[in-house]
Amino acid sequence: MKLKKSKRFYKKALSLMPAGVNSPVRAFKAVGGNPIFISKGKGSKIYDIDGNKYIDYVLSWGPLILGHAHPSVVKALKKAVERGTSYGAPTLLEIELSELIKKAIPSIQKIRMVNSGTEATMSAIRVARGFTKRNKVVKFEGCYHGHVDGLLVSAGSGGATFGIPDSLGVPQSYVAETIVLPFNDSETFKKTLKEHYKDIACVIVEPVVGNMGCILPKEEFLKALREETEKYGILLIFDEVMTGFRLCFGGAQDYYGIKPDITCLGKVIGGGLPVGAYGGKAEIMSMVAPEGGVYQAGTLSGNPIAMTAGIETLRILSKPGIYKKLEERMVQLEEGLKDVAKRARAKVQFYRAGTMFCTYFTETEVINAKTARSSDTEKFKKFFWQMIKRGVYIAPSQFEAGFISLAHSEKDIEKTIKAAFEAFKTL
Ligand code: KE4
Repeated sequence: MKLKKSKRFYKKALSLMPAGVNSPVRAFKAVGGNPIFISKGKGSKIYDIDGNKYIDYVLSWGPLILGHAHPSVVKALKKAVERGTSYGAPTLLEIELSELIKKAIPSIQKIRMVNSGTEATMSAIRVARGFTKRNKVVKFEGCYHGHVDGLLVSAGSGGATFGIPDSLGVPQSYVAETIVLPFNDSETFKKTLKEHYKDIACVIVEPVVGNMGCILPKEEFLKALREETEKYGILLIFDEVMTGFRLCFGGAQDYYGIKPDITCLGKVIGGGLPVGAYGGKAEIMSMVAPEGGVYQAGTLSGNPIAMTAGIETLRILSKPGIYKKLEERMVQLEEGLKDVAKRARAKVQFYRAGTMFCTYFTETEVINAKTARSSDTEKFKKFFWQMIKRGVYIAPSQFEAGFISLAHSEKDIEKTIKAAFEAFKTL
């Protein structure tokens, strides 16, 4: 496995960009070594600048559920760019993508397109505050909702204390309105709402936590979120940037049967191009400028190229049998990994929801951020590089989710399972 060119160009990248990357996780800090520069993606594979080929389970952190460079997406994009890349004016494409999303996620009566998941969650919170005239926001430890100032916060000590900034540059005053609670802890949640409901505008949650690996919600937890917020007139925001169209066509709210007031989307709806969106009940979304007084704007929001990639992706996903095929591949991977981990006596926990998953290097049941952190990150690091050596590219961090695509073949999965067996045995 030669990585000479990646090493060389990383040195150059370091002289140009912070840590040589445009998003922190890409710098491989959690696994050490140099990041691998990718030159091409096709189907389930990515190719690095040294000519190595990998089966890709990162898929650009979720968006590429059809696989890289899907022929119909490429064809539609080629046609679209001939018509220009952005007009800064309404287009029929925004209507088309909005209708596709609305049909898949009926809780979204009205939607606003933006350019990233961060913009979607930031705007959703502003709308919730404008709609309820309250200021506090409840989030959960381990959930990541993009780099919104008020959400770059970790739990203070004790139960329901207000957050402390977990990034430099975020003033304490910016997180003073943010309450951070443990995920899957219905009792603490109920107690906190009972105490603070008069000041709480919204509760924002990743219904499946994909930013601490893959943490599944307890049945009663999502139910408690919905019932308690309903009781106090607090808006429930499902951050489905990752789970949207990933767990099933209707996202986590369909998968678990819990209807939020506002949904944030991203990743898959852009088909690999920059798209985010937030939407919900018409009366809530009527708060958004220029219809209402909650300001939000964006030069490239809804641009025709990104809309085209999203439309083509959702059009294919909406066909019958697509999610059944994804599920078959996912079950093959899950069963295979569990089997070889047992045979290699690797102490791991495997969790998945739809086609997002995580292998934790711990024997503890993972139900929240605290238990996820019981993972042996040194073991994960070794596993990561053993898999790279065998041509399998997984997320360079124990606390990220893995994904599969429609392009992952039975053969890809068999190869992955074999690689995992050998990698587990080296630990
Ligand atoms: P973006 O602003 O990165 O498009 O979306 C932020 C975001 C919001 N909500 C959820 C649930 C998310 O998972 C994300 C972004 N996810 C990370 C993966 N852990 C993106 C990868 C990265 O930061 O480079």
